[in-house]
Amino acid sequence: MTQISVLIVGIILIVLITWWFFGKHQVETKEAKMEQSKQIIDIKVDGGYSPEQVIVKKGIPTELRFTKLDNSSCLDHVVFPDFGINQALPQDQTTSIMLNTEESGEFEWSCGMNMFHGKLIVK
Ligand SMILES: [Cu+2]
Repeated sequence: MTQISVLIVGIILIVLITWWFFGKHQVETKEAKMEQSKQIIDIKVDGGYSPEQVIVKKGIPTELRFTKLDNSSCLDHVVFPDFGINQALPQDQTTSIMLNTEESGEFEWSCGMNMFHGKLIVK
């Protein structure tokens, strides 16, 4: 009886571990909304980025509005290496970053220490 219990617990653990490593984890993704001649995305900065993946259209000026609610210094800069941007994000304020998205592709952004990440997808 004990052996069967151990076996069952073992199988459950294996299933859980497999799911954790190979299961499809959802990434919060949002598409830009159009406003006049530009596209805008609001991103909340609180223990990471929400959404952490944004999709914009190629060739339309893009405005990313970061609102920093997290009071750790970790997230007080946002860096877009591909665009040469390193922008300070003042606490409890919304900071706009304008991007020229003429090229399609995937562009990562991160906090100043490269700990939290997000991704901009231009198509
Ligand atoms: Cu950081």
